Amino acid sequence: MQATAIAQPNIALIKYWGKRDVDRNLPAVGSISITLSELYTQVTVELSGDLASDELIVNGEESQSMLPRISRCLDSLIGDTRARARVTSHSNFPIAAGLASSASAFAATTVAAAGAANLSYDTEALARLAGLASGSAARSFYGGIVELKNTGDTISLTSLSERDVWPLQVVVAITETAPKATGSTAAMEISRETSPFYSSWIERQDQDLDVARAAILRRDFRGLAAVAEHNCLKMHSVMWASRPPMMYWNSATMRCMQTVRRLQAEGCNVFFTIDAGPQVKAVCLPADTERVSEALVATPGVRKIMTSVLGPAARLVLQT
Ligand code: 2P0
Repeated sequence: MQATAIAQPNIALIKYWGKRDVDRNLPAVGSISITLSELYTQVTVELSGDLASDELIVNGEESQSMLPRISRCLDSLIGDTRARARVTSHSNFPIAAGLASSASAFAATTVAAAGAANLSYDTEALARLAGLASGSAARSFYGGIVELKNTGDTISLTSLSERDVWPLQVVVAITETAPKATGSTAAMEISRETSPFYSSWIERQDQDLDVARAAILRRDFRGLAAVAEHNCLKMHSVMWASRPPMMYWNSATMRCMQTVRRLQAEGCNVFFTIDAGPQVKAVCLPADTERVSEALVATPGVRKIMTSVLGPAARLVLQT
């Protein structure tokens, strides 16, 4: 009754920000993301009648804060009369810092839990269950480039490009490794309740999704770059105009954006995107990755870079 799964985090190019239904964790907007290969979370779920309660170990340390979300995720998948679980998670990148660790963690947990309980769900059904726990986790069930559609009562997922079809690369510039002060779930609700820009953000999302989808299908890098940066900055404008304001950037975040702007002016195929944290993800074409990496590593305030190609879908790696 034990299984191990690996999932990669995904980075949204057209962002999910805001919920239509908090109880069912349904997003208010669709989103498009890329799954990264070099970053991963590995999760083992052990179901045992000998355990008195669920246990969660994250990177070698017991975690109480995430345990209720993990327990709810297991209940929705296996049922609330299930055996208790020991869940052990390891990520090779900073967690809760705007690098989509909840996406990879909940995708891997869902796959491992289904494996441990010997349940067979199809990919979309599993993705929906993971999405109940973390909206972005549903996208890590697909490799390459994926679209999550907000279809009324539920979500649906479509692969827009397999990972080898349009081999985009990503240079992640890590400017801070400490966990963020406000988690995405709470921050989205603050935006919905207080930001004067929230309704126009929601209204215009379908337009951005259409433009990005079309650019991806014709592999138009500049077209995708323009709409992705626009969508990212709109999402941050919603956050900045919230009360209290949510400002996830630091000075190095801004400097990285300026580095990307300079590279673009020099003819580099690169664009930035930033999530609920201070890290900058520079998406580029393979021919420009080295130049982008060198420029970002030399940007003051950057602590580390991680370079990645597009990654595979969440998967089971061991079942006993
Ligand atoms: C995204 N983010 O589309 C956006 C951009 C952060 C900024 O999805 O509340 O941690 O658990 O559904 O999955 C963060 O999403 O939020 C997120 P919940 P989650 O990637």
